[in-house]
Amino acid sequence: IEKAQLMDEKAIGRAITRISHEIIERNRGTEDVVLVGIKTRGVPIASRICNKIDQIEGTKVNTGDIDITLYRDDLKKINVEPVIKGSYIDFDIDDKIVILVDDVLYTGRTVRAALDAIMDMGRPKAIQLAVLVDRGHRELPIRADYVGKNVPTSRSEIISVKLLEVDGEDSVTIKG
Ligand code: 3GP
Ligand code: 5GP
Ligand code: MG
Repeated sequence: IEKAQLMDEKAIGRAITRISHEIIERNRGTEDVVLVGIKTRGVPIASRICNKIDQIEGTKVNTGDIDITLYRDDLKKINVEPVIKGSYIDFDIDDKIVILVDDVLYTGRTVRAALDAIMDMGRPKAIQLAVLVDRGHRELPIRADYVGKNVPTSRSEIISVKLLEVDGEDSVTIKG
């Protein structure tokens, strides 16, 4: 069970700065942009992107969150389905560019559930995806528009993402 560091506090900070610039560039500003963090650790990442965009552009984009948990009806069944537990989005998403933010992208099933939930709330102009780490192994035709770091993994490996707001430190490590 080895543990290797993939990103330290500085690397995470730089990735969030780059992603923020990419969001502004791709969308020619942030006029229609809103951020939605996926709980738990997508939420502080979305908030950091929001603050960075404010630093760069001088505007605070609307930021909300969505809670998706893995649901299984039978503990022995490997077939786990992500389900929406709740959301806090107190702004209109009609005709907005909704940027979903998560810590790790893996099978894509969590994002698919988030897409469903967003579509139920209105009709965005576009939905984009930002993740701190893409570890591969997609099971659905989903890809990220903004990636902090691509990390090729085996299925048995686990990426540990720690963020100051939740864990008291900033680090990304891989174990397995
Ligand atoms: P997060 O809520 O911040 O995303 O799923 C609960 C937590 O377990 C997640 O925190 C995530 O960091 C961690 N985790 C580690 N490996 C996995 C995995 O393979 N699947 C899921 N869903 N979570 C994982
Ligand atoms: P997916 O639905 O794409 O398979 O998984 C995405 C969600 O599961 C993310 O919210 C992420 O937190 C979690 N996840 C999947 N694999 C990992 C991993 O290796 N490390 C961490 N930290 N989270 C993971
Ligand atoms: Mg997550």
